[in-house]
Amino acid sequence: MASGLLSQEQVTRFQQDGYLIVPDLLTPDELHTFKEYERNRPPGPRGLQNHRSDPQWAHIAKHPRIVPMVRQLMGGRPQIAQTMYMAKAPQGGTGIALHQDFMYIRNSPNTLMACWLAFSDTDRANGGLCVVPGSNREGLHPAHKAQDARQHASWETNYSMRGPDGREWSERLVSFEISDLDPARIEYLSVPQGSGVFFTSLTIHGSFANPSDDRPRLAFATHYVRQGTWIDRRDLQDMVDAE
Ligand SMILES: O=C(O)CCC(=O)C(=O)O
Repeated sequence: MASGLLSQEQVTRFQQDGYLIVPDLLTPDELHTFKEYERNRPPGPRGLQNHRSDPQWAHIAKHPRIVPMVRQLMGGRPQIAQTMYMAKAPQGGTGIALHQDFMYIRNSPNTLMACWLAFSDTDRANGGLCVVPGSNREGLHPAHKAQDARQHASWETNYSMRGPDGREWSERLVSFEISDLDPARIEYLSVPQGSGVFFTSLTIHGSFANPSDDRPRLAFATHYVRQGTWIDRRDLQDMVDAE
């Protein structure tokens, strides 16, 4: 079981590669309890703010082993911007096209980062998480709306925005897919259940469809910003302290 803080070597790897896998963040009990809880809830969209009202979700997002690592990586007090539980079904459940989170959550200063937790054993054969190492040091890439409906969810949504100066506007966001990506750069991660991946807001990441017969790919992601960060999207502006 991982305990305490990350080593200097791990922090440097996160900064260089844009992501860091940390084993055994959650106990088998925690995994079981959350999965059973979700399995017994009615199906349907969960929204992005469950951690505000649901103690099960809050427990994962505010996890006492994870939040100090987030604090260490972002250099300040983490606040929770959004949470997502992604239960990707076997036999074709679609993934999220490779993107940078900053495309969806513009924030300033840019302190956004994620902790993605595997709730089942995940790898290429069940649509596991993919990253592009080093992409966090390349700025924002051009992107288009995801094209391949067999692999990736496709959507467009209007969001209300409000800038730090009080200006308000509406903006249409789509299911972004990086345009200029060399497929050879994509790393297909194997992340066992209970382990996590920390990544930055500029790290290119996403996943493909789950081609397995019977292996669901279950993952929970929390997106954090450092206290004092402004997020343009109004639906995410009411942030919760993670600790
Ligand atoms: O798990 C995935 O398929 C992608 C997750 C993702 O985009 C995120 O956590 O920001």
